[in-house]
Amino acid sequence: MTNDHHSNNTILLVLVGGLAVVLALLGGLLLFGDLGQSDPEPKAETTVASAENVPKSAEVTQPPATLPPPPQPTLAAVATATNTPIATATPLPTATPLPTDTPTPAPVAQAPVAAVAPTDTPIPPTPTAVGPCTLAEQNGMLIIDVEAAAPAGGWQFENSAPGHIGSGYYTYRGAESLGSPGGTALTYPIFINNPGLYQVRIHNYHDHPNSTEANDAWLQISGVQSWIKTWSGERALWNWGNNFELSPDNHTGPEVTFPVAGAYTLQLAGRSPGFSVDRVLIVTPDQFIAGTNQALPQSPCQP
Ligand SMILES: [Ca+2]
Ligand SMILES: [Ca+2]
Repeated sequence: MTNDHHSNNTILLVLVGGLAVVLALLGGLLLFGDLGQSDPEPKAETTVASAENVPKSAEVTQPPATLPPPPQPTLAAVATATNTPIATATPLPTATPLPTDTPTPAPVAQAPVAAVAPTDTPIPPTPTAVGPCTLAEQNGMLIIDVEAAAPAGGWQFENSAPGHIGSGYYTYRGAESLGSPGGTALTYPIFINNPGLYQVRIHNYHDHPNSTEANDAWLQISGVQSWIKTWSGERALWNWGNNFELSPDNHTGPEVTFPVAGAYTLQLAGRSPGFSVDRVLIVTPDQFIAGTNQALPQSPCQP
């Protein structure tokens, strides 16, 4: 065992010594090698190295400088961006009106169309049999197509003036009757569910060269308005611009007041030949514009 240690130590010493000699020689060789190639390349390497160092230092420097700011602005931006979308998203729900719009127009548009057809259809046989029912006012509106009553008293069914509602209208072809209702009156039973102030608007037409000629008729509503002249100053176009004559009772404008809910009778009689009536609209003032929609059907019969 002891001998082995000695021999091992000896071998180690020899190896270490040899290694030292080899390293010494190797160092010398390296020194000479460097000296021989140091002039041209080292400068380049140095330049490259410095250039690389610069970027490295720059990169090292930039990252930290860049990193700090990003977090803050990014968060702020995100927060802002997040808030903005939310605010923008809020208006979207405003789409709520859509449901409201859809239901309202849909029923109104569809109901009239469906109802207009049936109203127009019976018009042809009008002269024969259109038993007028009692037309009912609903929501401040009562619509009477003159054809609901058979033509009489000098009133004739015509359809040559474009722009009328339905298949035609009635034109007074009887004798002029300026002092009192001429001939038999067209009679319309009506029912007012909501008493109060109404306007009586007549969709009318007259094309006499003189706008004060062939431009009037007689109108009466039982219990509300005795016979009165109603006239229109607009010629050669269908219009709703009729008014009541100031005399004999200082009643101007197209207003009447129904004192109580119930049944009434509206009548039209001839005054000036050539005056055409197409539809009578009994409407509260706030419903007038809506009531002039020609797509609206005649009012339903009172149950
Ligand atoms: Ca008509
Ligand atoms: Ca006149």
